[in-house]
Amino acid sequence: MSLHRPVLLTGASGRLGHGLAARLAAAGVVLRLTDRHAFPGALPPGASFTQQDLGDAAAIAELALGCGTILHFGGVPNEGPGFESILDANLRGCFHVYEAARAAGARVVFASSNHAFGFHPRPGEAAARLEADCAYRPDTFYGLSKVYGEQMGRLYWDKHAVESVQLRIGSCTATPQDARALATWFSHEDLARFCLAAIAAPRTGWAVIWGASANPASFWGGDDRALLGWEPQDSAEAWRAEIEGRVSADPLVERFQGGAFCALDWPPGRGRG
Ligand code: 15L
Repeated sequence: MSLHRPVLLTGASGRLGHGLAARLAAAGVVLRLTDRHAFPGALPPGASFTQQDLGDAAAIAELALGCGTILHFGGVPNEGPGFESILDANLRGCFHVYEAARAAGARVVFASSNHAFGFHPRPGEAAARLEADCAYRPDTFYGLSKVYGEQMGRLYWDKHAVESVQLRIGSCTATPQDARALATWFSHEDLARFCLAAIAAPRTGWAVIWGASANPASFWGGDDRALLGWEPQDSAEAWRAEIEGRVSADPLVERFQGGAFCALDWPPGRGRG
């Protein structure tokens, strides 16, 4: 693939898309941005923006034509507001993105999530760090939609030779916010450097990357980063003193990797310890 063909970014007006667009444009990437919400603020240099819902397959296909990569960050980013919205944005939308990639001959970078694995216990004496080929253990319908997205990539690679990189994003915030983030934090700068590497990599096939900075307390182990020549450079450890005391009083939240997502809709009569 190449940094010289345009790159389509879905979800460009969202929490991650907005800052990512600015960083990629600053690195010289020619961006086509799209989102169903208006782009907040001025467009980055050289970028165009089309307000578009992922539900419109033909419009997404047209936006992707000529692009070398689709960075698919669009969709519902958490469990609310219900299964129907996840179905439309995350399942149907993902299908439209993959069909567009197939027609355009583009690679997909899929913004997957740690919540596809949220019911794995946190590593410790009884559990090891997760490897790339570990079992999916979604903690929500949102997490389950990310399993679907990753496996849609697998189907399109095996059947149509569409390359894709599944980025299993941890906690991508400006700074790490709580003790869990000592393991899961992913800096905005590491995310942008990852996207540049995923766009430029000569070949990825169907690849998997744990989307976290170089955190010594990480929940996650091996993945396909050598294919991209990418290594994260930041670490949550610098914030340890500030955040290590920020833990939940709920043992259920602290036991599993997905944290608070695991506790959503947990049956009231079921034990939490
Ligand atoms: C995610 O997938 C969510 O989009 C984000 O809001 C955070 O909850 C993050 O995971 C996390 O696990 O910290």
